[in-house]
Amino acid sequence: MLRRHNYDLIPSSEITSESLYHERRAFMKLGASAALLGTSPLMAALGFEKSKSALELTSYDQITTYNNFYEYGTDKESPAKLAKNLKVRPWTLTVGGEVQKSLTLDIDSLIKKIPLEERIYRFRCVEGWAMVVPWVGFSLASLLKQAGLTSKSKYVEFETLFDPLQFPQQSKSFGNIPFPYREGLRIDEAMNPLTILAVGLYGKELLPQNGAPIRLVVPWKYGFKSIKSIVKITLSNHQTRSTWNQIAPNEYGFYANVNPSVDHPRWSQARERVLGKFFKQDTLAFNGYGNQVAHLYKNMDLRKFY
Ligand SMILES: Nc1nc2c(c(=O)[nH]1)N[C@H]1C(S)=C(S)[C@@H](COP(=O)(O)O)O[C@H]1N2
Ligand SMILES: [Mo]
Repeated sequence: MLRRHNYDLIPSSEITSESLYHERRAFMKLGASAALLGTSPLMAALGFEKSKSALELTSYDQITTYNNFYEYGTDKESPAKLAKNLKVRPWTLTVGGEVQKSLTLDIDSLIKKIPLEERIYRFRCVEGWAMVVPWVGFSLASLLKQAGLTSKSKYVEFETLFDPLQFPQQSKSFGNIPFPYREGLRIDEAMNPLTILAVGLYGKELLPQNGAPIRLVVPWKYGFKSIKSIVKITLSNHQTRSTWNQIAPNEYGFYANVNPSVDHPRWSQARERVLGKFFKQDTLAFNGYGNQVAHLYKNMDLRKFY
């Protein structure tokens, strides 16, 4: 079962740009991969349903060849080249810590059981580039509810697979990135309906460079919060670790909400370049999702909690 939702707040004027049309046709032809996303005939569900989003999708090619995945290197091209053989099956995801019932989940059983939906989201990297991605996934809240929250479930920590044989940079002892990559959210951020775990994009199973088989997507935060290839989710009663915050706390905050009025110490965050576009555009507060999430921070100084 796949439901289509547009969480795009920009007033929508239906667009059917030529490239959007061709992209939709292109992934319609890839019907075989739908089977990989569980029992639902993904492609049929999406059909030629016109997108009501005012957002123009970034091309599949751009999304899958321009990546940040430091386990493979720091440049944008390495992930697509080196990630091809990442072993994404079998894949086990655990949910534990401060929950009522710990879960050990096989990725395929999970995908079969949980209803998938498409979410078209803006995505903004802290480096100043941006894109629009039609993710396929489910709300993180729906998974956390299965484990059951307690009064001690105050933060959520996510961890990427640690496997130096597969992730070459994890064995570089002189690297300055402490692997495994970890990210965290406050529980209300984690339970917000915008927060999803993605297993696909453009109706196809995620490619390894985009964080297969399962990655977080938090559209109102800088991209580094959206951790890839997750094996472990741990609920905690205290603020959890965040890799970039650990590396450079003065540059990368725990919250990392997209905020055009708080510059990175080394560059402005006021504008962004959308992949495939020539001109820059203004960056929006909370990446344009303020209506859904600004209330989470109403008593916080966002210059201090950046
Ligand atoms: N495990 C892991 N997750 C990660 C990263 C990483 O290096 N390792 N990079 C982050 C950053 S900085 C960004 S911008 C996004 C990029 O996602 P994409 O390559 O799918 O566009 O992934 C995030 N998740
Ligand atoms: Mo990023």
